[in-house]
Amino acid sequence: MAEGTKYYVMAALSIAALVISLAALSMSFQNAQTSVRTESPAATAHYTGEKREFWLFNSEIPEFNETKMGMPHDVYSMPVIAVYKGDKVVIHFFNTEEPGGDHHSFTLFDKPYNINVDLSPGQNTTFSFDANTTGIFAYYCTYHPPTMKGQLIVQPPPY
Ligand SMILES: [Cu+2]
Repeated sequence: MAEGTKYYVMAALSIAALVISLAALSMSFQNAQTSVRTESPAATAHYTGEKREFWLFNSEIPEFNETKMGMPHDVYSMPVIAVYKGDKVVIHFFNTEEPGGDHHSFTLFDKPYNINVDLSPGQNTTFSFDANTTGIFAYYCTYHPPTMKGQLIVQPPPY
């Protein structure tokens, strides 16, 4: 190949490379703009709630002298249950007492919630409700005041 022809070929190749890289740059710029546009609707979407499951047991404070303290040693395994408004709350509640032991209840009468589940020794059950009102709501065991108590916290939706 003649020296002159080589230069023409090299020049043509560099121009082609330049055109291709400019095209690629412009495409990636368009893609970036497109992705910004598609993100906007998602940001305005509102929270539709989740199913949130909890396993709740009766428990006790170890080495607790009930006579000396003047109150029961019984507590819940979970003193706080936190969810978002719109969630479906599922609670698996267990009474782990041996036969002849105590009953335990999950009682929540703060309006608008209205739940009262009573378990015999060794029993368990699953119940659910919709967290449709925000706030802090007390749940307690009717058999073991004031120690067996907890709080359901229903927060405003995250978005
Ligand atoms: Cu109890």
